Amino acid sequence: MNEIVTLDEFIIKRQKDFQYATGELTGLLRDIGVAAKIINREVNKAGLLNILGAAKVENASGDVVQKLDIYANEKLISCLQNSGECCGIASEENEDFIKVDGIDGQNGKYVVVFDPLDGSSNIDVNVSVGTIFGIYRRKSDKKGDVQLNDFLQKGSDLVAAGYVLYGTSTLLVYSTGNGVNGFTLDPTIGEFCLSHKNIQIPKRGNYYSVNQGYYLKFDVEMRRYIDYCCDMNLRLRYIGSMASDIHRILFQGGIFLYPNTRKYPQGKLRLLYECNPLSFIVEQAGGKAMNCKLNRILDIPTEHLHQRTTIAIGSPDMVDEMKSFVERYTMPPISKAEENAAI
Ligand code: AHM
Ligand code: MG
Repeated sequence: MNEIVTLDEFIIKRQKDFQYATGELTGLLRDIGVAAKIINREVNKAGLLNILGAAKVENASGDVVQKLDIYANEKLISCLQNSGECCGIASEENEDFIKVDGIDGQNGKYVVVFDPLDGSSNIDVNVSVGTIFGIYRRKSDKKGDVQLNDFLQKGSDLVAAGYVLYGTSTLLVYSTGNGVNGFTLDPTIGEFCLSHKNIQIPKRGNYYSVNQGYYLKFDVEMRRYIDYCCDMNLRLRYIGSMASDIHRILFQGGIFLYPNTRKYPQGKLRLLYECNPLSFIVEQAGGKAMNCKLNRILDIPTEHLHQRTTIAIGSPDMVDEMKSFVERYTMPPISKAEENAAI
């Protein structure tokens, strides 16, 4: 019988690997694990409660918010407010960041960013959704209040990131910069137990993941790469929840794309609480993540909380191939002279 290692035991055991091993991060990760269990309980019986459907409000990104989004958001916020290690929160569902008061006059050293329920369009049709989170050390003076700049850090400054998947089973995958590990919730004991040690992404895979419905709206270089994926007989898998799509790619290899479209000229997905945490995880597992202008996601300056970006993320050899297509097929900007000559 394999030895059961719970998330708590694992975090404490690995605490020495973490250069800021002062226990606060351990507490934060455990608090996120508790919130995940609570959200999981409600996600699994959402159909029985009046928490399905749209909440008739929009979030900062203009998305219609689902009731379960709000429920998950409230649970994560309350778990983190009680933790004492977190001094600020930024969520997809909140326009501004949330200041978290210290306990016994001690302000927390970390800020947490999250998408409480990623893949909202899947909620009412029982398709998997996820929670995505990232943790930064605050930069401002810890005696004062948390500042916006504490959140506007690059993905390369993350001290930890992860996601929870509410699917056929409930899985929590995270990294503190020393590799990626996965924990499956064992409902009989109510614990996340180590189930996927030191996850390494395959160098390539048989899947590509993109919303093919937007194909004609993509730039030519992205359409050429997607044509190449089809020519290579890759299989299209697109769940509509980025965390779920990336999870498949982490284990089976492949590439996920969300290029710019007319509706989302900067890309749809948010840098702070979707792309950076998932890119941190994928890079830690040996993968790559860049935007469609070939900039490494984790190096992109974060200018505002709900900033969008394009993204190509997954197996390193496949991201490199996509890069070569962008380099080969990107149309050079038309010069003024050429523009005038064409009139
Ligand atoms: P959400 O966080 O509000 O659910 O939006 C993000 C989701 C991603 O998880 C997913 O990859 C994408 O939106 C799907 O968008 P589209 O329906 O345009 O393909
Ligand atoms: Mg999302």
